[in-house]
Amino acid sequence: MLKRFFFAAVASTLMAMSALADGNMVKAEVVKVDKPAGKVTLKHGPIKNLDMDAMTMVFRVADQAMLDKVKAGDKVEFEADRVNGAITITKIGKGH
Ligand SMILES: [Cu+2]
Repeated sequence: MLKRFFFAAVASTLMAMSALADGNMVKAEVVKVDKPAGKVTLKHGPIKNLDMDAMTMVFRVADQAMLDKVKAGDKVEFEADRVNGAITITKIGKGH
């Protein structure tokens, strides 16, 4: 009983830590922004959660408004996931 409580506490702490660390954020450089199409071309580093190596490619964004904050040449950090089968950026912001 106590052991189970301890395990739950450790698990929730780890979850909180990974949320804080944003484990899936990937560094990239913006090559091109196509706001009307809701697409952005990124030269990105390895994307662990999608098992993808570094490359330059076009991404869909979850929301066109996400592209207001970025322009060609910007260093950014982003998070991508498969949404309805299409690789989609779910988060993007200025990198360090
Ligand atoms: Cu890629």
